[in-house]
Amino acid sequence: MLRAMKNAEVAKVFQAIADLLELKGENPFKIRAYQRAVFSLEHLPQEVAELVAEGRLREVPGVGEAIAKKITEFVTTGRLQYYEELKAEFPEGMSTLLEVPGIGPKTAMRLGNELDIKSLDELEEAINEGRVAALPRLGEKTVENIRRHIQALRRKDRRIPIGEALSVVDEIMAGLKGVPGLKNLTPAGSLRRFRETIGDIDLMGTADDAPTVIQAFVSLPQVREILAKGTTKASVVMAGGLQVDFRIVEHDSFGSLLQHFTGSMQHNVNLRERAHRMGLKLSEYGITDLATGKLEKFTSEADFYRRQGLQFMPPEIREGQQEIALAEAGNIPMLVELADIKGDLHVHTDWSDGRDSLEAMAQAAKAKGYQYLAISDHSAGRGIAHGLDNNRLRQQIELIRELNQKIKGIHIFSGMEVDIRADGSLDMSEELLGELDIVIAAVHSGMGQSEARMTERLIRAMESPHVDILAHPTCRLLQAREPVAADMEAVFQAALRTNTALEINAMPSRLDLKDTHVYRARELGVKLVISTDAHAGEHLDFMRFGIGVARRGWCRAADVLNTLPRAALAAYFEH
Ligand code: DGT
Ligand code: CA
Ligand code: CA
Repeated sequence: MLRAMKNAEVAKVFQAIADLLELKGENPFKIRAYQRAVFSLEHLPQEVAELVAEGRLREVPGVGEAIAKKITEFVTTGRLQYYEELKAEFPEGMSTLLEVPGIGPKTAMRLGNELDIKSLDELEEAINEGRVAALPRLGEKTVENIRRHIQALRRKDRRIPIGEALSVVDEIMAGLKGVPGLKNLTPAGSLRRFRETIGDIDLMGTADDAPTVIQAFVSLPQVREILAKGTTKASVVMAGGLQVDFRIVEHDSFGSLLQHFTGSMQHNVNLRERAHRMGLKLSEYGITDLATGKLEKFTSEADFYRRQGLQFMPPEIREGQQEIALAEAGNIPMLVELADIKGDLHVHTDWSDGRDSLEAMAQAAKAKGYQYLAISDHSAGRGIAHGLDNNRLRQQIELIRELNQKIKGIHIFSGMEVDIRADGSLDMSEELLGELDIVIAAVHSGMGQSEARMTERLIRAMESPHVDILAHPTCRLLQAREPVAADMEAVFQAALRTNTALEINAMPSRLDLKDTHVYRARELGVKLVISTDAHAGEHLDFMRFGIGVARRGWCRAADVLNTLPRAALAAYFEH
């Protein structure tokens, strides 16, 4: 199903149509009809996507047959032929300029004709050089306004990796600790659903005295700009450029509020459609019985779902796929949790490019309550810092034997993250690999290979009788390096056939495999491990990110090998 479109998105396109018609000098009645539709869309108490699905668009004031047809086309296909054709009648970039709030049709025309501006970049440059303010009838204030809107548009385009967003949230939560009367402070939105990137942070809470809490929030030292501030909500931009939407309600509505702002949008639309068929209307305030008009409030999200005959759904799976049907049947699985993890299987020490000693890493893992830890320093392969050759690996295996005698309460497995060469062969002798408890294989160079070669390379590595785990299978770096070209379906089939586990690398800059790959691999029955790839003791904390990805892939503990107790894990990897 197509992603549900927000009312504001639809309104924006119809506003652009009205603007272009005005530029064309069209009939004012026609233009006004579009403007009326925009106003209605912006003030709709309900999802436009829902109205389309229910065939009730014509009930909206100002929406006649022609516009209803266009809204339906846009909402159901994501595209509007009429708009595309209209845009094509104008110089390049005109519709982009019109999308900047504060730029109307006349201004857009002048910017295009007189300054030859075709893009946001060119507009920003012209503003900075004072060329826009120099145009007659365009004052400093208008220009400053346009500049701010450009920045806001840019912010919306930019998504922040969840690792960065979580640390901003942690700071805010710490900053609001102790504000009198503030309770239930909880992140909602994509952050709570653990998407790998975050558009903006949505933060919810309850309080008896909301204005005091809002004031404390906007006064946090990290707040750079206040976008909006009311008595129960505020939106701000933080020092790093991230937007935070904050909202306070009374305690007895918290369940429905949290549910509403956790989303996803598609989950909410599906949920509301279902509720509507049951004669119920959902909102952030609670559930209204359509027959009696009575509003029922919910302090807990679980009760809000229960009232609709639905089992609780963990936020990570609320993406509008199969979750509601499963919840209806009581079949939502128990997803893997941080507490299920018994050890980390991918960590580095100062023997290769890690910071801490082997013993320090073992102690850090023990402090986490783990039963085991696998040391997996790099092999000597080309380009990898201080990789271990045969000799040093032998020494390390010996040292681990000794440490296992000495340190109680945690078992250290000897392992290696062996480099997969360009042809799929491994950068370490068969004999030594055979001596290790756990062998992890990974690609670190030659990532530009064709899909066919890369797929073959990964499969050949998995076919080695020694390889237990394929680490960071797609080699992507979030927002920094594209995944390698590989036929992932073939990789998953090979993992099954060779009984190789695939890693969910929990390093926040990697998150590799990603959620959708995890979902598919698990569905096929591929075993997974969640590992941090720690290069220092504190990196063991990255496990929470890997858990988030695993949960978004619907993993239960049984799908993840490092939830096994030590003996069972050792038996699994025995060869
Ligand atoms: P993001 O911020 O782009 O990473 O993604 P979200 O999911 O956090 O989206 P956001 O911040 O726009 O809105 C937070 C949640 O609020 C969203 O998941 C569902 C709900 N929500 C926002 N706008 C609408 C809307 O127009 N209709 C409905 N039903 N829910 C909405
Ligand atoms: Ca958000
Ligand atoms: Ca938001």
